[in-house]
Amino acid sequence: RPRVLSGIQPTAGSFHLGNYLGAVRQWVALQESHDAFYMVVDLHAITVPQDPTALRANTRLAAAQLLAAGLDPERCTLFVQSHVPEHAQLAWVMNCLTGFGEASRMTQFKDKSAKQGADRTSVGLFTYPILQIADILLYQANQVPVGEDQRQHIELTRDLAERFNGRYGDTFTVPAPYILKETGKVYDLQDPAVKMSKSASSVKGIINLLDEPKTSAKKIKSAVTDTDTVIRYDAEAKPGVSNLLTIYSTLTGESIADLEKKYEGKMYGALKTDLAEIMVEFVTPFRDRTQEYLDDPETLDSILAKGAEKARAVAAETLASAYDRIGFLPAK
Ligand code: AQP
Repeated sequence: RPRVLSGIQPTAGSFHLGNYLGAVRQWVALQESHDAFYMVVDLHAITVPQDPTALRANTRLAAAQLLAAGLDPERCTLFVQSHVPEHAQLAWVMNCLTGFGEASRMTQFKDKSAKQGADRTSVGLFTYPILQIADILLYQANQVPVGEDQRQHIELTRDLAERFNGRYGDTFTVPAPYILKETGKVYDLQDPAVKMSKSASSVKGIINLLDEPKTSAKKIKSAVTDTDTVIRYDAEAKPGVSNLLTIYSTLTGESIADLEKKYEGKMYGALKTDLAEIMVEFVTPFRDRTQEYLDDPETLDSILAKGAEKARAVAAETLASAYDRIGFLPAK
């Protein structure tokens, strides 16, 4: 079975609809056909300041949401990044192989650091993509299911895998991004020119899956569309309506073409009312299941402990072979 690896930050509390449709939904599907490793990336989270109590709670909350979304610990390996020390260890190696110039070209860092200002930006945020390289290469992942915003980081991962292999001999699988055209980028409901984002979206622009269902319904109903009245998919000319159609189609399995037919001659209000209802039906059981996992932290922690054990076995083997190739003296 080909292998997949991906991660999600525990920082936000609730996952948003972009996280779910862009990434987590694919994780659930891929556990059926792939040897799947998924993690809550707490080491990535501390690239910006975190309150310790909140970080710990949010790490469990992220794991609970992943299980609620459909990850099955019998079918995939679910773990917490900091439970596997090899991530930080291989990241150092990758830091030393990455050019300062090429790391400086990462657009996500440029955007975030420009917003925060240089003095409030940690070196960790700068090297975030390099930790991500280690995350992926440790598991010899063939594919990395992520949203479009991660494409550049996966390209860098491929470059570094090839660089290491070229210099030291074949060690790492060169991974490919797994990004769905339809949902690789879910857009902000109030500003459909930009992605739905935890840090940049307005409250009304983002659907947090753990919010009150009626809050999410309201946000769908007040989503920005356009002055035209036709319900048609056209990402360029009608980004707001197209975003709603994508969300609708993904949550129900109805094709965009069928939806265009279904809403022919109807007003935007009809589409929004129906989608609001679909959203309520989706988030209500998701919230309930998340709460069930949170109510039983012992079971949750034991799932994560087992996951870490399985992950470590793979990660330790890869790190040992990388260390050996580099020429580190074995600790006997
Ligand atoms: N709008 C989106 N559309 C599709 N996929 C998305 N992802 C994030 N936003 C969208 C994907 O979700 C996965 C987890 O991302 P993360 O760990 O970076 O989570 P986050 O920090 O909560 O996501 P944000 O909102 O993207 O954070 P900020 O605002 O800090 O940049 C990834 O696979 C990501 O591609």
